[in-house]
Amino acid sequence: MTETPHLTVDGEVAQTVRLTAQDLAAVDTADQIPDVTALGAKRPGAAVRLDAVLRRAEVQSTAQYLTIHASHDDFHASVPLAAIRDQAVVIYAGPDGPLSQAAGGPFRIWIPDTAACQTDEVDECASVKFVDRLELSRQRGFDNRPQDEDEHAELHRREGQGS
Ligand SMILES: Nc1nc2c(c(=O)[nH]1)N[C@H]1C(S)=C(S)[C@@H](COP(=O)(O)O)O[C@H]1N2
Ligand SMILES: [Mo]
Repeated sequence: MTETPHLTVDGEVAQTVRLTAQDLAAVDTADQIPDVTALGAKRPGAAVRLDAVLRRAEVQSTAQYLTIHASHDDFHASVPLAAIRDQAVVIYAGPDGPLSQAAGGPFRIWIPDTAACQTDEVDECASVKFVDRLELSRQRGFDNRPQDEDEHAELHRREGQGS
């Protein structure tokens, strides 16, 4: 049997937490977004506010950056925490069950109203799919988002083929 997927929150936190989709579904309704299409997402899905997830880990005031890790395809984005804390959500379920890999599951960070890829620190590329770890740090962490249009086009080409 495969292990239940979980999302780890660690680094500059009072306590490292490992959350399952079930844990996220149990978060207070005030922090739930029943359907992210209401925020402008392309695909339907249920989410919780990133801030609610970070509160579970008791993020320290020293944390300045959030690095969003997807070990599945080795994709990582590190963004200023203040720039996404109140905006981003964690999608944890699809319309009929766990969030599929095709939709970026089991967990996906999604940031409404982002700039186009490569135009800002918080861009569309920072809506990381297949997320397994949220790392809080004082300094900027690892980030391998595409650096130019060629790299970006290559990334989308690989995605189109299905990795
Ligand atoms: N793990 C992971 N997340 C990722 C990417 C990726 O290649 N791997 N691509 C990014 C880019 S460049 C874009 S434009 C969006 C695409 O999201 P979509 O598949 O929902 O359109 O996902 C972002 N998140
Ligand atoms: Mo992109």
